[in-house]
Amino acid sequence: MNLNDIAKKMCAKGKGILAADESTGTIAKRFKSINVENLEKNRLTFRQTLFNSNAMKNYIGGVILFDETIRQKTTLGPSIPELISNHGAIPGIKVDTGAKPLAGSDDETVTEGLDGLRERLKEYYSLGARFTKWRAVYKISDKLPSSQSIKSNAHALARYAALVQEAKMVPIVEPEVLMDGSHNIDKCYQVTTNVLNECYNELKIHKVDLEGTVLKPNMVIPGSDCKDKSTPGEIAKKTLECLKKNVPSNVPGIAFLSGGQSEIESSKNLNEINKINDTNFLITFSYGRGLQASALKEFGKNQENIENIQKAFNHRAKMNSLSSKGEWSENLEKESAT
Ligand code: 5MM
Repeated sequence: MNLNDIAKKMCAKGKGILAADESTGTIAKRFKSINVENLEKNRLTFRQTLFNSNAMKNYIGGVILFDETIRQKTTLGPSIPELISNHGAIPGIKVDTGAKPLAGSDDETVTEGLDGLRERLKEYYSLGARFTKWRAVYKISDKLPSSQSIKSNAHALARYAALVQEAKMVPIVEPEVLMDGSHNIDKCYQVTTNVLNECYNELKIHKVDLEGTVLKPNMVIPGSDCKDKSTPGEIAKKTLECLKKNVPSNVPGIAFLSGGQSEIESSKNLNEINKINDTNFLITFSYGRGLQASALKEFGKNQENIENIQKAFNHRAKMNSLSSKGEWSENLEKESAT
């Protein structure tokens, strides 16, 4: 498959991406919230339970893994990447090494991981990965994000994407403008515009073939402490307008992060966006928390109750699949849950 085919398969209508690439520190936080010890065995059990569920065949086009996970063998027989491929989804890998303090800036980060990346990519390809992910993080405040953060993160994202295409994999480009703060939706629109512009400027300089990429952006949404709440209709309108103005039309797929929205909110907003999507972009989900929160709760109740964990995951994946087609509704949410 060429890179454009892979990108289109990851975001095919009715399918989306499962972001299961929590690093050991992040999954520790998730497990702490359900009183589960952060052991390799428990991380494997939770993840293989998700990757072996029925939802994988119908609703998941790709799974983003963490370095530890792509090397694991399941207790069911196949390796983790084989289990994912056997279910018809594409295995992918997070290749950044995290957001680190940006020298010269107060309280901002630049994402690292370029050193030795060419060699790491060869190994990930041999382990079965066909796409990758790199996440840049931007904070909003009165003065942030700085142009230093916008420029340095875009530069790193573009160098990453060029190396990934050289290694014959599809780069997911993830510039995440955080929801934290009291800013309103217009501020989020303006910052997301600046961030996307700089990213596509650098991707062009680095000769990245946009047809072989997937964008993973935030939705245009008010800060979590903002008093002026927006309706899903407003969020959808501003998000789509921002994408239409700032994302080149030859990008095949746009897969949103959930960014701290609840499961239902992230399904509802994605659904509203797809209801008014008049572009050629395949618009879908690449959720971590938005897909896993309920399944994680079930895992916390009883790690051995595979049926309940998978039931929760199947339901969420199905709801987001409907949203990726603009066919989700409150009624279907209730009916399918019971
Ligand atoms: C799954 O979480 C990923 C972050 O992991 P680390 O913080 O451990 O590196 C994250 O990049 C994720 O892929 C995206 O933010 C989407 O996840 P959400 O939960 O925002 O949908």
